[in-house]
Amino acid sequence: MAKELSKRLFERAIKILPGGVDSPVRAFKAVGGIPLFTKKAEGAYLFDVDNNKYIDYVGSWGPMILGHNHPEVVAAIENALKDGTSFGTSSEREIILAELVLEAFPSIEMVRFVNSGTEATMSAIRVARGYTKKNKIIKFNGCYHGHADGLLVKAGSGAETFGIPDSLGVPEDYAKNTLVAEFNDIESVKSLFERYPDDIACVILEPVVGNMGVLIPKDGFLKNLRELTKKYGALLIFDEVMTGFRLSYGGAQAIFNIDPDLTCLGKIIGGGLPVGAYGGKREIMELVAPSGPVYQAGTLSGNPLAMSAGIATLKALKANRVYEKINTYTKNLCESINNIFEGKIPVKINLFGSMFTIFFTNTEVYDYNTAKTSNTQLFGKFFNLMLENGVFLPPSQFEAAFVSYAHGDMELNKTLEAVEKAVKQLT
Ligand code: KE4
Repeated sequence: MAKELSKRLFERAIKILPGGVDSPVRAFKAVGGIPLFTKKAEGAYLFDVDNNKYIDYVGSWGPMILGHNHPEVVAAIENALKDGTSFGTSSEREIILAELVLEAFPSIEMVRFVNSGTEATMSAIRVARGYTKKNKIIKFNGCYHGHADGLLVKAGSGAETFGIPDSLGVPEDYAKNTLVAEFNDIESVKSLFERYPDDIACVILEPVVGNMGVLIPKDGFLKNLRELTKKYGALLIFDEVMTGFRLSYGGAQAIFNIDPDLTCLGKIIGGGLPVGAYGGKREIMELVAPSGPVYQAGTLSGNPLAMSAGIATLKALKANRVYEKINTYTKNLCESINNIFEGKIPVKINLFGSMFTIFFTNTEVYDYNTAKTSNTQLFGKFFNLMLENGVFLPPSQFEAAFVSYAHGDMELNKTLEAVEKAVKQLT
């Protein structure tokens, strides 16, 4: 595939944008090669500046569940545009989207819109600390909740329970208040609560993980987490930025029947425009300024264009049998991919709803350490062969792939042809 224009754009970009990108994963560092410069996106496809066409399984990292440029979403944005782009005051669209979110998530009695998933999780943690008057938080090794300082923390070495900074620029003091447990290991959470029984404000997790690749909670894990947090007076925060309106219209909490204290949302609720949200029990959310003393603000929060895109997206999700179609497509795709790899290259495919990851390992993948057994070199080769064959997978072994409502039989067959070709080229 010709990549001349992408190459030239990348050479220009890298001079003035760190790594040539505005978000690290787009730089393809984990897989090598020239990053994509997209000219246009339509339905299940991306078109790069060299006019190459790709079946898109990244979907802007989750938001594009209806497919790119869905007519109802485009029309809603065009319509809102006529009224202006940003008012700096409240407007009705914030209320309409909030009502849709509360209707879909019974655990959310009050919600605040922000502009990204990072803002949502950062703010939810601040509210949890304000409400419980406790300082520490528990996150899980390998889970990603955006780039707020206290969340860029990795597990301390050995028996050390304190987190250590996972990025330059995060002070030790910030990391000290973040404790790190292992996903699917309730004992690792219990031991942290036993060690700090009175100072853990919340536990935050991706209920179905997307940021280690797809990891599925073992039976009882989420329920035990709910019971444990209640026992110690800590809040349970479900980071559903990725899973909210993705795994079902009520997110992961509807599927697993868990009632978290706070939920973070993003991606799909913006329909491709910048929106995040956090919400939960009224008595907790009323602490948020200006109704309470926990401060949080945002110039473009509740932006009318972004709200209109979110409203149109959720309405389209309600009006169509989207989940049935995208979940069936994902199941058929993964079963067929498994058959193609069988006996040739060991892979473990984790899928949940319309999210999936092909792990290049022969070990069941259920936590950070098992995810890390994957052969990332081989994944990188597979990624680039698939790209050459017109299929864009997430450019990292440790990311989730997404199927949209615009993916149909033609895309399924073409994807499987590309996998067959790539596996032949790898063996
Ligand atoms: P943003 O600040 O990127 O909108 O959201 C942060 C975030 C929070 N919580 C979860 C569960 C998330 O998946 C994310 C962001 N996800 C990544 C993809 N793994 C976004 C892609 C990127 O960083 O460019």
